Amino acid sequence: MTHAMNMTGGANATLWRHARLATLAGAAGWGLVERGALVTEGQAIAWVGAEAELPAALRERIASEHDLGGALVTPGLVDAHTHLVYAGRRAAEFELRLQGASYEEIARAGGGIRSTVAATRAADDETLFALAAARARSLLAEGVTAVEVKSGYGLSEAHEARCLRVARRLGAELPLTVRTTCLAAHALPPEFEGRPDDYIAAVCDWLPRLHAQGLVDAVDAFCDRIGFTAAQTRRVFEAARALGLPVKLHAEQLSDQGGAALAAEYGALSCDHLEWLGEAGVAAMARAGTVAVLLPGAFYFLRETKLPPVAALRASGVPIAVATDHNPGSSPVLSPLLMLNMACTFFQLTPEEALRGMTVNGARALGLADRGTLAAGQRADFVAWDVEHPNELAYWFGRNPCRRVVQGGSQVFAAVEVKP
Ligand code: DI6
Ligand code: FE
Repeated sequence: MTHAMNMTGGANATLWRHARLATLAGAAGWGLVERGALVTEGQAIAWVGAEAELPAALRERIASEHDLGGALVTPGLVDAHTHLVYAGRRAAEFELRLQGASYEEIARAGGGIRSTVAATRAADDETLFALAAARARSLLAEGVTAVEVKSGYGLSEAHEARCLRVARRLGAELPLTVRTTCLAAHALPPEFEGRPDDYIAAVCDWLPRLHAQGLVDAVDAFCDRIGFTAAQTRRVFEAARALGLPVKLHAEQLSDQGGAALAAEYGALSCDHLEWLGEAGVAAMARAGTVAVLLPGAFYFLRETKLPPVAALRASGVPIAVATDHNPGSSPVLSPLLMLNMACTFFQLTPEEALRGMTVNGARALGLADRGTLAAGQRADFVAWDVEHPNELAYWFGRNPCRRVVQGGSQVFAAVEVKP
Protein backbone atom coordinates (compact mmCIF):
# COMPACT_ATOMS: atom_id res chain seq x y z
CA MET A 1 0.00 0.00 0.00
CA THR A 2 1.19 3.48 -0.77
CA HIS A 3 0.95 6.18 1.85
CA ALA A 4 1.71 9.43 0.12
CA MET A 5 1.82 12.31 2.54
CA ASN A 6 2.32 15.87 1.51
CA MET A 7 4.41 17.77 3.96
CA THR A 8 6.12 21.14 3.99
CA GLY A 9 6.18 23.52 1.05
CA GLY A 10 9.35 23.83 -1.01
CA ALA A 11 10.21 20.20 -0.41
CA ASN A 12 10.03 18.04 -3.50
CA ALA A 13 11.80 14.80 -2.69
CA THR A 14 10.10 11.43 -2.24
CA LEU A 15 11.13 8.85 0.34
CA TRP A 16 10.72 5.16 -0.51
CA ARG A 17 11.20 3.41 2.81
CA HIS A 18 11.02 0.02 4.48
CA ALA A 19 12.90 -2.02 1.87
CA ARG A 20 15.81 -4.37 1.52
CA LEU A 21 17.95 -3.04 -1.29
CA ALA A 22 20.11 -4.91 -3.80
CA THR A 23 21.96 -1.91 -5.21
CA LEU A 24 24.43 -3.78 -7.47
CA ALA A 25 26.45 -0.59 -7.04
CA GLY A 26 29.90 -2.12 -6.60
CA ALA A 27 31.84 -4.04 -9.24
CA ALA A 28 30.76 -7.29 -7.59
CA GLY A 29 28.27 -8.45 -4.96
CA TRP A 30 24.61 -7.71 -4.50
CA GLY A 31 25.22 -4.49 -2.61
CA LEU A 32 22.61 -5.49 -0.03
CA VAL A 33 21.30 -2.83 2.33
CA GLU A 34 19.03 -4.03 5.13
CA ARG A 35 16.26 -1.71 6.37
CA GLY A 36 17.06 0.45 3.40
CA ALA A 37 15.48 3.46 1.78
CA LEU A 38 15.78 5.56 -1.33
CA VAL A 39 15.12 9.23 -1.85
CA THR A 40 14.18 10.40 -5.31
CA GLU A 41 14.05 13.94 -6.62
CA GLY A 42 12.52 14.45 -10.01
CA GLN A 43 13.59 11.57 -12.22
CA ALA A 44 16.79 10.78 -10.31
CA ILE A 45 17.88 8.99 -7.17
CA ALA A 46 19.10 11.54 -4.63
CA TRP A 47 20.13 9.15 -1.89
CA VAL A 48 20.32 5.42 -1.12
CA GLY A 49 21.17 3.82 2.20
CA ALA A 50 20.04 2.43 5.53
CA GLU A 51 16.91 4.25 6.63
CA ALA A 52 18.40 5.04 10.03
CA GLU A 53 21.19 6.95 8.30
CA LEU A 54 19.01 9.27 6.26
CA PRO A 55 20.68 12.71 6.58
CA ALA A 56 18.61 15.29 8.45
CA ALA A 57 19.08 17.92 5.72
CA LEU A 58 17.64 15.52 3.17
CA ARG A 59 14.73 14.60 5.42
CA GLU A 60 13.64 18.23 5.31
CA ARG A 61 13.30 18.05 1.54
CA ILE A 62 10.92 15.08 1.65
CA ALA A 63 7.44 15.93 0.45
CA SER A 64 5.93 12.48 0.22
CA GLU A 65 6.74 8.95 1.29
CA HIS A 66 5.91 5.40 0.31
CA ASP A 67 6.17 2.35 2.56
CA LEU A 68 7.49 -0.55 0.49
CA GLY A 69 6.40 -3.07 3.12
CA GLY A 70 9.76 -4.79 3.45
CA ALA A 71 10.00 -5.63 -0.26
CA LEU A 72 13.27 -6.34 -1.99
CA VAL A 73 14.21 -3.46 -4.29
CA THR A 74 16.48 -3.81 -7.32
CA PRO A 75 17.29 -1.53 -10.22
CA GLY A 76 14.71 -1.64 -13.01
CA LEU A 77 15.30 -4.44 -15.50
CA VAL A 78 16.82 -3.51 -18.84
CA ASP A 79 15.84 -5.82 -21.69
CA ALA A 80 18.64 -5.07 -24.14
CA HIS A 81 17.49 -7.16 -27.10
CA THR A 82 13.94 -7.46 -28.40
CA HIS A 83 12.08 -7.54 -31.69
CA LEU A 84 8.76 -6.32 -30.25
CA VAL A 85 7.28 -4.82 -33.42
CA TYR A 86 5.74 -7.42 -35.70
CA ALA A 87 2.44 -8.97 -36.70
CA GLY A 88 1.51 -12.62 -37.21
CA ARG A 89 2.56 -15.71 -35.35
CA ARG A 90 4.72 -18.70 -36.07
CA ALA A 91 3.27 -21.52 -33.99
CA ALA A 92 2.88 -23.68 -37.10
CA GLU A 93 6.60 -23.31 -37.71
CA PHE A 94 7.20 -24.43 -34.14
CA GLU A 95 5.21 -27.57 -34.92
CA LEU A 96 7.30 -28.17 -38.04
CA ARG A 97 10.47 -27.86 -36.03
CA LEU A 98 9.15 -30.34 -33.49
CA GLN A 99 8.63 -32.75 -36.38
CA GLY A 100 12.28 -32.40 -37.36
CA ALA A 101 12.58 -29.37 -39.67
CA SER A 102 15.38 -27.03 -38.63
CA TYR A 103 15.09 -23.27 -38.13
CA GLU A 104 17.53 -22.84 -41.00
CA GLU A 105 15.59 -25.13 -43.36
CA ILE A 106 12.35 -23.28 -42.68
CA ALA A 107 14.08 -19.95 -43.33
CA ARG A 108 15.59 -21.18 -46.61
CA ALA A 109 12.15 -22.41 -47.73
CA GLY A 110 10.81 -18.85 -47.40
CA GLY A 111 9.23 -19.25 -43.97
CA GLY A 112 10.85 -17.92 -40.84
CA ILE A 113 11.62 -14.21 -40.75
CA ARG A 114 10.11 -13.71 -44.21
CA SER A 115 6.70 -14.93 -43.11
CA THR A 116 6.72 -12.38 -40.30
CA VAL A 117 7.78 -9.70 -42.80
CA ALA A 118 4.72 -10.45 -44.93
CA ALA A 119 2.38 -10.27 -41.91
CA THR A 120 4.03 -7.09 -40.62
CA ARG A 121 3.80 -5.30 -43.97
CA ALA A 122 0.12 -6.23 -44.19
CA ALA A 123 -0.75 -4.85 -40.74
CA ASP A 124 -1.78 -1.22 -40.32
CA ASP A 125 0.07 1.13 -37.99
CA GLU A 126 -2.50 0.97 -35.20
CA THR A 127 -2.48 -2.82 -35.18
CA LEU A 128 1.30 -2.94 -35.11
CA PHE A 129 1.35 -0.46 -32.25
CA ALA A 130 -1.35 -2.29 -30.26
CA LEU A 131 0.44 -5.63 -30.64
CA ALA A 132 3.81 -4.19 -29.62
CA ALA A 133 2.31 -2.18 -26.73
CA ALA A 134 0.67 -5.29 -25.25
CA ARG A 135 4.02 -7.08 -25.36
CA ALA A 136 5.81 -4.11 -23.82
CA ARG A 137 3.22 -4.00 -21.00
CA SER A 138 3.92 -7.65 -20.20
CA LEU A 139 7.62 -6.86 -19.86
CA LEU A 140 6.83 -3.83 -17.71
CA ALA A 141 4.67 -5.94 -15.39
CA GLU A 142 7.72 -8.08 -14.71
CA GLY A 143 9.98 -5.18 -13.84
CA VAL A 144 11.33 -3.90 -17.17
CA THR A 145 11.93 -0.14 -17.18
CA ALA A 146 14.06 0.11 -20.34
CA VAL A 147 13.86 -1.93 -23.50
CA GLU A 148 15.64 -2.07 -26.82
CA VAL A 149 13.34 -2.51 -29.82
CA LYS A 150 14.69 -3.57 -33.19
CA SER A 151 13.16 -3.14 -36.59
CA GLY A 152 13.85 -5.93 -39.07
CA TYR A 153 10.42 -7.18 -40.11
CA GLY A 154 9.80 -4.36 -42.57
CA LEU A 155 12.79 -4.76 -44.89
CA SER A 156 11.88 -1.84 -47.15
CA GLU A 157 12.64 1.78 -46.39
CA ALA A 158 9.00 2.65 -45.75
CA HIS A 159 8.26 -0.43 -43.64
CA GLU A 160 11.46 -0.20 -41.61
CA ALA A 161 10.63 3.46 -40.91
CA ARG A 162 7.11 2.47 -39.88
CA CYS A 163 8.34 -0.19 -37.45
CA LEU A 164 10.87 2.22 -35.94
CA ARG A 165 8.13 4.84 -35.58
CA VAL A 166 6.01 2.31 -33.72
CA ALA A 167 8.98 1.67 -31.43
CA ARG A 168 9.40 5.40 -30.78
CA ARG A 169 5.68 5.66 -30.05
CA LEU A 170 6.02 2.89 -27.45
CA GLY A 171 8.58 5.04 -25.66
CA ALA A 172 6.34 8.10 -25.89
CA GLU A 173 3.09 6.46 -24.74
CA LEU A 174 4.25 3.83 -22.25
CA PRO A 175 6.22 4.46 -19.06
CA LEU A 176 9.32 2.77 -20.46
CA THR A 177 12.57 3.95 -21.94
CA VAL A 178 12.80 2.64 -25.51
CA ARG A 179 16.04 2.51 -27.47
CA THR A 180 15.56 1.79 -31.15
CA THR A 181 17.87 -0.30 -33.30
CA CYS A 182 17.67 -0.46 -37.07
CA LEU A 183 17.99 -4.11 -38.09
CA ALA A 184 17.15 -3.70 -41.77
CA ALA A 185 19.95 -6.20 -42.47
CA HIS A 186 17.96 -8.98 -40.79
CA ALA A 187 16.97 -11.09 -43.81
CA LEU A 188 16.75 -10.74 -47.56
CA PRO A 189 13.31 -9.48 -48.63
CA PRO A 190 11.67 -11.24 -51.60
CA GLU A 191 12.15 -8.18 -53.87
CA PHE A 192 15.91 -8.70 -53.61
CA GLU A 193 15.94 -12.48 -54.07
CA GLY A 194 19.38 -13.55 -55.29
CA ARG A 195 20.74 -9.99 -54.87
CA PRO A 196 21.97 -9.67 -51.30
CA ASP A 197 24.66 -7.13 -52.19
CA ASP A 198 22.08 -4.91 -53.83
CA TYR A 199 19.93 -5.18 -50.72
CA ILE A 200 22.85 -4.16 -48.51
CA ALA A 201 23.44 -1.18 -50.79
CA ALA A 202 19.78 -0.25 -50.36
CA VAL A 203 20.00 -0.55 -46.55
CA CYS A 204 23.08 1.71 -46.55
CA ASP A 205 21.12 4.20 -48.63
CA TRP A 206 18.11 4.18 -46.26
CA LEU A 207 20.10 4.63 -43.06
CA PRO A 208 20.88 8.36 -43.35
CA ARG A 209 17.21 9.14 -44.01
CA LEU A 210 15.96 6.92 -41.18
CA HIS A 211 18.50 8.56 -38.90
CA ALA A 212 17.53 12.06 -40.08
CA GLN A 213 13.96 11.30 -38.94
CA GLY A 214 15.28 10.57 -35.46
CA LEU A 215 14.36 6.91 -35.67
CA VAL A 216 17.67 5.19 -35.03
CA ASP A 217 19.70 4.88 -31.82
CA ALA A 218 21.88 1.98 -33.05
CA VAL A 219 22.40 -0.27 -36.06
CA ASP A 220 22.37 -4.08 -36.04
CA ALA A 221 22.69 -6.89 -38.60
CA PHE A 222 22.22 -10.64 -38.67
CA CYS A 223 25.61 -12.05 -39.64
CA ASP A 224 25.08 -15.74 -40.30
CA ARG A 225 24.62 -18.33 -43.02
CA ILE A 226 20.95 -17.43 -43.38
CA GLY A 227 21.61 -13.75 -42.79
CA PHE A 228 24.44 -11.67 -44.23
CA THR A 229 28.16 -12.27 -44.64
CA ALA A 230 30.85 -10.52 -42.64
CA ALA A 231 31.72 -8.44 -45.74
CA GLN A 232 28.10 -7.33 -46.12
CA THR A 233 27.87 -6.61 -42.40
CA ARG A 234 30.99 -4.45 -42.68
CA ARG A 235 29.28 -2.28 -45.31
CA VAL A 236 26.33 -1.71 -42.97
CA PHE A 237 28.74 -0.83 -40.15
CA GLU A 238 30.57 1.65 -42.41
CA ALA A 239 27.26 3.35 -43.14
CA ALA A 240 26.50 3.48 -39.39
CA ARG A 241 29.94 4.84 -38.61
CA ALA A 242 29.54 7.59 -41.20
CA LEU A 243 26.43 8.72 -39.28
CA GLY A 244 28.11 8.40 -35.88
CA LEU A 245 25.69 5.61 -34.88
CA PRO A 246 26.79 2.81 -32.56
CA VAL A 247 26.56 -0.77 -33.82
CA LYS A 248 25.46 -4.12 -32.38
CA LEU A 249 25.45 -7.53 -34.01
CA HIS A 250 23.53 -10.81 -34.08
CA ALA A 251 26.79 -12.74 -34.07
CA GLU A 252 27.73 -16.43 -34.08
CA GLN A 253 24.18 -17.62 -33.33
CA LEU A 254 24.10 -20.58 -35.73
CA SER A 255 27.72 -20.63 -36.95
CA ASP A 256 31.03 -18.80 -36.43
CA GLN A 257 31.35 -16.12 -39.10
CA GLY A 258 33.90 -14.00 -37.25
CA GLY A 259 31.10 -11.50 -36.70
CA ALA A 260 32.02 -10.65 -33.12
CA ALA A 261 35.58 -9.69 -34.07
CA LEU A 262 34.24 -7.56 -36.91
CA ALA A 263 31.74 -5.83 -34.60
CA ALA A 264 34.47 -5.24 -32.01
CA GLU A 265 36.54 -3.53 -34.70
CA TYR A 266 33.69 -1.01 -34.93
CA GLY A 267 33.56 -0.59 -31.15
CA ALA A 268 30.20 -2.39 -31.00
CA LEU A 269 28.03 -1.77 -27.94
CA SER A 270 27.18 -5.47 -27.92
CA CYS A 271 27.37 -8.80 -29.72
CA ASP A 272 24.33 -10.96 -29.14
CA HIS A 273 23.60 -14.72 -29.11
CA LEU A 274 27.26 -15.91 -29.36
CA GLU A 275 26.74 -19.67 -29.01
CA TRP A 276 29.43 -20.26 -31.66
CA LEU A 277 31.79 -17.53 -30.46
CA GLY A 278 35.46 -18.60 -30.60
CA GLU A 279 38.55 -17.48 -28.72
CA ALA A 280 39.47 -14.74 -31.19
CA GLY A 281 35.99 -13.27 -30.88
CA VAL A 282 36.15 -13.30 -27.08
CA ALA A 283 39.54 -11.55 -27.13
CA ALA A 284 38.34 -8.92 -29.62
CA MET A 285 35.23 -8.18 -27.55
CA ALA A 286 37.32 -7.89 -24.37
CA ARG A 287 39.65 -5.38 -26.06
CA ALA A 288 36.76 -3.30 -27.38
CA GLY A 289 34.70 -3.37 -24.16
CA THR A 290 31.81 -4.90 -26.12
CA VAL A 291 29.03 -6.45 -24.03
CA ALA A 292 28.08 -10.11 -24.65
CA VAL A 293 24.28 -10.30 -24.69
CA LEU A 294 23.19 -13.88 -23.98
CA LEU A 295 19.73 -14.94 -25.14
CA PRO A 296 18.72 -18.16 -23.42
CA GLY A 297 15.16 -17.95 -24.77
CA ALA A 298 16.34 -18.51 -28.35
CA PHE A 299 18.78 -21.22 -27.23
CA TYR A 300 15.94 -23.03 -25.50
CA PHE A 301 13.22 -22.56 -28.10
CA LEU A 302 15.47 -23.63 -30.99
CA ARG A 303 16.56 -26.58 -28.84
CA GLU A 304 20.21 -25.67 -29.34
CA THR A 305 22.94 -27.63 -27.65
CA LYS A 306 26.02 -25.53 -28.36
CA LEU A 307 26.64 -23.34 -25.32
CA PRO A 308 28.08 -19.82 -25.45
CA PRO A 309 31.64 -19.69 -24.00
CA VAL A 310 30.63 -18.21 -20.66
CA ALA A 311 33.78 -19.24 -18.81
CA ALA A 312 35.98 -17.61 -21.47
CA LEU A 313 33.86 -14.43 -21.47
CA ARG A 314 34.14 -14.26 -17.69
CA ALA A 315 37.88 -14.97 -17.68
CA SER A 316 38.45 -12.21 -20.25
CA GLY A 317 36.33 -9.69 -18.35
CA VAL A 318 33.70 -9.30 -21.09
CA PRO A 319 30.56 -7.83 -19.47
CA ILE A 320 27.68 -10.27 -19.80
CA ALA A 321 24.08 -9.17 -20.35
CA VAL A 322 20.92 -11.31 -20.53
CA ALA A 323 17.88 -10.38 -22.62
CA THR A 324 14.64 -11.88 -23.88
CA ASP A 325 15.25 -11.60 -27.67
CA HIS A 326 11.45 -11.51 -27.83
CA ASN A 327 10.50 -12.38 -31.41
CA PRO A 328 7.91 -14.67 -33.04
CA GLY A 329 10.34 -17.19 -34.50
CA SER A 330 13.09 -18.09 -32.07
CA SER A 331 12.05 -16.62 -28.72
CA PRO A 332 8.34 -15.88 -28.20
CA VAL A 333 8.91 -15.17 -24.52
CA LEU A 334 7.57 -12.27 -22.49
CA SER A 335 9.11 -13.18 -19.15
CA PRO A 336 12.43 -11.51 -18.38
CA LEU A 337 12.62 -13.42 -15.10
CA LEU A 338 12.40 -16.74 -16.93
CA MET A 339 15.45 -15.57 -18.89
CA LEU A 340 17.33 -15.02 -15.63
CA ASN A 341 16.41 -18.54 -14.61
CA MET A 342 17.48 -20.02 -17.95
CA ALA A 343 20.70 -18.01 -18.00
CA CYS A 344 21.56 -19.86 -14.79
CA THR A 345 20.25 -23.34 -15.66
CA PHE A 346 21.49 -23.47 -19.27
CA PHE A 347 24.49 -21.14 -19.26
CA GLN A 348 25.55 -21.53 -15.63
CA LEU A 349 25.57 -17.86 -14.84
CA THR A 350 25.33 -17.19 -11.14
CA PRO A 351 22.04 -15.56 -10.07
CA GLU A 352 24.05 -12.40 -9.42
CA GLU A 353 25.57 -12.46 -12.90
CA ALA A 354 22.12 -13.03 -14.38
CA LEU A 355 20.61 -10.04 -12.53
CA ARG A 356 23.60 -7.84 -13.41
CA GLY A 357 23.04 -9.02 -16.96
CA MET A 358 19.55 -7.58 -17.01
CA THR A 359 20.38 -4.40 -15.10
CA VAL A 360 23.81 -2.81 -15.16
CA ASN A 361 25.20 -4.77 -18.13
CA GLY A 362 21.93 -4.58 -20.06
CA ALA A 363 22.12 -0.80 -19.67
CA ARG A 364 25.69 -0.85 -20.89
CA ALA A 365 24.68 -2.86 -23.97
CA LEU A 366 22.38 0.06 -24.82
CA GLY A 367 24.94 2.74 -24.03
CA LEU A 368 22.84 3.96 -21.07
CA ALA A 369 25.24 5.04 -18.32
CA ASP A 370 22.60 6.51 -16.02
CA ARG A 371 20.88 3.32 -14.91
CA GLY A 372 21.31 -0.28 -13.88
CA THR A 373 22.31 0.30 -10.27
CA LEU A 374 20.75 1.97 -7.24
CA ALA A 375 23.04 4.92 -6.51
CA ALA A 376 22.72 8.67 -6.05
CA GLY A 377 22.65 10.40 -9.43
CA GLN A 378 21.26 7.39 -11.30
CA ARG A 379 17.88 7.53 -12.95
CA ALA A 380 15.18 6.51 -10.45
CA ASP A 381 14.13 3.28 -12.16
CA PHE A 382 13.58 0.50 -9.64
CA VAL A 383 11.38 -2.47 -8.82
CA ALA A 384 9.94 -3.75 -5.53
CA TRP A 385 9.69 -7.54 -5.46
CA ASP A 386 7.93 -9.96 -3.17
CA VAL A 387 11.08 -11.97 -2.48
CA GLU A 388 13.47 -12.06 0.44
CA HIS A 389 16.74 -12.23 -1.44
CA PRO A 390 17.75 -11.17 -4.96
CA ASN A 391 18.90 -14.70 -5.78
CA GLU A 392 15.19 -15.61 -5.90
CA LEU A 393 14.72 -13.55 -9.06
CA ALA A 394 16.59 -16.28 -10.95
CA TYR A 395 15.11 -19.08 -8.87
CA TRP A 396 11.33 -19.01 -9.25
CA PHE A 397 9.95 -19.61 -12.68
CA GLY A 398 6.37 -19.18 -13.81
CA ARG A 399 5.74 -16.78 -10.96
CA ASN A 400 5.83 -13.02 -11.10
CA PRO A 401 6.88 -11.49 -7.77
CA CYS A 402 6.92 -7.93 -9.15
CA ARG A 403 4.93 -5.66 -6.84
CA ARG A 404 5.76 -2.15 -8.03
CA VAL A 405 7.71 -0.55 -10.81
CA VAL A 406 9.06 2.97 -10.48
CA GLN A 407 10.18 4.70 -13.66
CA GLY A 408 11.98 8.04 -13.48
CA GLY A 409 10.77 8.54 -9.91
CA SER A 410 7.09 7.80 -10.63
CA GLN A 411 5.30 4.61 -9.76
CA VAL A 412 4.06 3.24 -13.08
CA PHE A 413 2.93 -0.24 -12.11
CA ALA A 414 1.48 -1.81 -8.99
CA ALA A 415 0.42 -5.45 -8.75
CA VAL A 416 -3.09 -5.95 -7.52
CA GLU A 417 -2.91 -7.20 -3.97
CA VAL A 418 -5.25 -10.06 -3.32
CA LYS A 419 -6.01 -10.37 0.37
CA PRO A 420 -7.75 -13.49 1.67
N1 DI6 B 1 18.11 -14.21 -34.69
C1 DI6 B 1 17.05 -14.49 -33.94
O1 DI6 B 1 17.04 -15.27 -33.04
C2 DI6 B 1 15.94 -13.63 -34.38
N2 DI6 B 1 16.54 -12.86 -35.39
C3 DI6 B 1 17.79 -13.25 -35.55
O2 DI6 B 1 18.54 -12.75 -36.36
C4 DI6 B 1 14.84 -14.50 -34.91
C5 DI6 B 1 13.95 -13.82 -35.86
C6 DI6 B 1 12.82 -14.68 -36.35
O3 DI6 B 1 12.93 -15.90 -36.47
O4 DI6 B 1 11.78 -14.08 -36.66
FE1 FE C 1 17.40 -11.17 -32.02
